[in-house]
Amino acid sequence: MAHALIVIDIQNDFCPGGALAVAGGDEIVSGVNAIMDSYDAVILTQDWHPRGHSSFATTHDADPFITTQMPYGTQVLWPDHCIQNTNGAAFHPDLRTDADMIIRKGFNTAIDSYSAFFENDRTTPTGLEGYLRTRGIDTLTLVGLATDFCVKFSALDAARLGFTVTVRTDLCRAIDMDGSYATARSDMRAAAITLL
Ligand code: VGL
Ligand code: ZN
Repeated sequence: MAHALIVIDIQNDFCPGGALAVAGGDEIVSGVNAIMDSYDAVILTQDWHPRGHSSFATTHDADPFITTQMPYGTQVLWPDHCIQNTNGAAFHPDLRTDADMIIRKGFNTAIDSYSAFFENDRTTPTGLEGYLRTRGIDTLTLVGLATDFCVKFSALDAARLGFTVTVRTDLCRAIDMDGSYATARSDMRAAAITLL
């Protein structure tokens, strides 16, 4: 069966100088590029928010990095980031984009989407599962940004859907707020995800 590389959100706003910069986010680009040719398929994800998105602190006149309750559960409020068609939403300029597919997420104003598979209600699908299954892919390796948010939720959903999942943590970087990186590692291990 086939093995896909899922490259999560390597976008300017998650790299140093960006609106929601992840420390060392740019350091993984060359390593990610280097492994792309080793997989049967390469999928890039792109966080892709409209202005005034409900995950933005500014939308709620709140401070960033606090949590709030949404109809679908607890949501961290973020600085405005990855706004559609802005430079911040563009892929890091050195990232290879000769991928099989690019999937965008977070485009619904009312709901955030950390995972590449489901929005944050954990039930509204993005369509990625169907794409992978129709391509005969049963094994996934995940890399990208940020380990403790979009990579984690994508990996957990993939495992729940029955894919065999590895996260190359050396090719990920974390936001790490309030111990979220340690929690992400233990949550992924508990779901039988291999951390390399
Ligand atoms: C992400 C916070 C908000 C991520 C996306 O890519 O991990 N984190 N939007
Ligand atoms: Zn986002």
